[in-house]
Amino acid sequence: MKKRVLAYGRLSEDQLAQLAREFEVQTFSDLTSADDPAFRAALPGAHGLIGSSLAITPELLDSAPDLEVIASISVGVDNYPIDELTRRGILLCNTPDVLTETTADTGFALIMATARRVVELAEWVKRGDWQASIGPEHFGSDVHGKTLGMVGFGRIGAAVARRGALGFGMKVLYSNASPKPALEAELGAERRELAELLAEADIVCVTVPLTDETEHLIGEHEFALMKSTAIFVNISRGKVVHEAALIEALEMGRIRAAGLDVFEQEPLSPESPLPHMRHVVALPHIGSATFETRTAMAQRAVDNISLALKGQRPISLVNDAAWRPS
Ligand code: 8YV
Repeated sequence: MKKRVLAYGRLSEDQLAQLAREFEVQTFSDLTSADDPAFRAALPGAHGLIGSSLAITPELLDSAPDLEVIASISVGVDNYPIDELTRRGILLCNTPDVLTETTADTGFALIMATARRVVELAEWVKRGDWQASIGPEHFGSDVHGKTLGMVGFGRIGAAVARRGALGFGMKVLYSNASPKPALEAELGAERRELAELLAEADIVCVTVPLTDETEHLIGEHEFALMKSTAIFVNISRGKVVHEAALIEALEMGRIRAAGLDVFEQEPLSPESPLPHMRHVVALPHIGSATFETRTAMAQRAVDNISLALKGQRPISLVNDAAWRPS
């Protein structure tokens, strides 16, 4: 009897075929809610879930008594009750590493686009407003040689900092739960308390995971510490930033500009002023969204779930405490 897998992420035909060779696979394309009736009806016999972005709750897990593994097509796992999964012995896997460089590219693209007002001025040209040589009212801020403050210095944060230090001659400061001596040696990065970093940095880039401790980590007090010329970039999760405080900081000129790939509510509410604010670059969570990387993420998730359902340790296991070698 083949084990059953519910696949609600974007998998290629080859990846679905790989799974179908070993498991009974039921696909749910374009699933937007874990409350979808067909998805709910399939849970009782499921041994594995593969996908992303669904809110997995203890109540949902109660409907899946045979569940052994969830293979998330993501590096972020803030939408999973990790302790509850571990208590139930359900493995949670994710897809780190394969998306690091692409997501860091997105982060640095946002830094450049926001500092140099690329989107705003490209729209200005498109509207036919370029009728004379530009002037100071069109000037942006330099990136090269400036001080880059990394809030969070994990894989993605380090990759963004590498681009800044090695590619743009930037001084790198970082705030992180633990020191990163190897990166200090490699990039000349200096560790700072968050408040010090925010006061010193010309460009602040947020890459921390969303946890109970980092929710609203950047709020009114933190924006008030930043330079009035600061460029603020968030590629972590929207809820790491108190969005109302960000909007007020931009409106009050407490910071110069913001580049945002993530938001407290996604898709962004039509009522949000952010995409209409002149010094805001708003992107629809494209961090890892390239053909190459999303294929690699899906493949990692397929490999993770295949290994787990065969009693082998997955490549990227989030909750080690749930692992019980067979
Ligand atoms: C994905 C991400 O957009 O990996 C993550 O945590 O935020 C992005 O790579 C998202 O998880 C949907 O796959």
